[in-house]
Amino acid sequence: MARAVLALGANMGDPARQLDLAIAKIAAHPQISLLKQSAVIVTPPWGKTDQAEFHNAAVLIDTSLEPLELLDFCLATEAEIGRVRLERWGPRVIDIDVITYDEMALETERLTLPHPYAHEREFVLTPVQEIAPDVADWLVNRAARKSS
Ligand code: PH2
Ligand code: MG
Ligand code: MG
Repeated sequence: MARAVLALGANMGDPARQLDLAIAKIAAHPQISLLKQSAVIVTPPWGKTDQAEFHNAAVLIDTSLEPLELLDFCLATEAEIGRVRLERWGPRVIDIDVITYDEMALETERLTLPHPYAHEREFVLTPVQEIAPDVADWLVNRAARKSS
């Protein structure tokens, strides 16, 4: 069993509803236990700034899925909720990112762990700090160690 953090974001359609739906689908997976769910925060767009503000949240889970299985589940759930991939960092109906998977470090074509930008994104760190302060600290300290 692994403990993982997923970050969710949306800024098209009905963002609050899509986050609720995504979290319900995560909780319903037979190989996932939803441990904690953060408050939803409204955040300015990061990266590509000429788009609507986002709703963001994070969840803490236990799972028996392997990292790439968890990624595939996140992508399938995005597709079910109606995500169409257009441009990098552009508007989206739902985004579900694997932020951490235990303290695993992984760099593959499909998945980098921990998430490469998590430590510099307030819209990820704030909800993670709320539900798993140890994970937020680990992300920030690890990035600081790597850059020094
Ligand atoms: N997601 C992005 C790019 N920019 N900005 C905010 N505020 N929230 C997001 O979830 C977000 C973003 C790419 O995944
Ligand atoms: Mg994503
Ligand atoms: Mg993302």
